[in-house]
Amino acid sequence: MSQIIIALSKGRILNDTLPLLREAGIDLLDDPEKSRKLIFPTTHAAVRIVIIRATDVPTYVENGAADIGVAGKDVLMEHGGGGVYEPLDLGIARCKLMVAGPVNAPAVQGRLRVATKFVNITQRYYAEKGEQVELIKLYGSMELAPLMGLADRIVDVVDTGKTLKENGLEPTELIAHVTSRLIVNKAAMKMKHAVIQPIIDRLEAAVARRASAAA
Ligand code: PRT
Ligand code: MG
Repeated sequence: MSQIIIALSKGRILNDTLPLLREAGIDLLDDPEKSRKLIFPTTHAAVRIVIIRATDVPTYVENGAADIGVAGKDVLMEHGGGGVYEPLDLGIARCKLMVAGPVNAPAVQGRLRVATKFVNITQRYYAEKGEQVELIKLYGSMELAPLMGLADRIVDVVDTGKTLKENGLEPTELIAHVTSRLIVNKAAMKMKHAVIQPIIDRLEAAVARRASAAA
């Protein structure tokens, strides 16, 4: 049987994906939160799980270093999703990509300064609106940028909105609804179909059971 690698990231995605994988017959043998290992064997003899940064997942899967991955739609939109198959919306790690600014911020004169780690998404969003903006690339804590006078707006993912609120910000525009997606390497989908397709099918069934339980 061909061996496959599934790429996940620690935190939200791991926590929300493991229960689905368990329903698909794949479970970790050690606790990744307690281990420094990056490659984990599973209860499925043909499957190993690697734990990497969320933003690296599409890169691993596109290049075939991993066969399957789970990544937020935000990360896929930023990376450019065309290099991988995206067969399944897992419906997990739900959030929204939004523009946010200081509460009741007045309209900005001149060019809007927008701070974000999602520079490609932001660039495309304002280009489609026909607005010229100044992009400021950050790697984290975007909420700080308007408070420090570094930017007028930010583009970030928002779940409860608590982080924005606690920093005197409010969402102003919705860019996209976000959930995490199963992604698959294009060559592996063909070459390792006998292992990969049943995993996709079982995950799909697990997602469907959740959806009907929630309805
Ligand atoms: O943390 P790291 O830099 O390694 O990478 P990452 O931030 O991309 O990874 P991670 O694990 O934090 O997020 C993985 C994926 O979870 C993202 O790509 C999103 O698709 C999804 N997701 C869902 C979220 C959130 N909800 C979310 N709330 N990602 C980040 N957040 C942040 C939000 O920006 C805010 O700073 O969590 C904070 C709390 O949000 P509020 O709105 O509930 O206050
Ligand atoms: Mg994070």
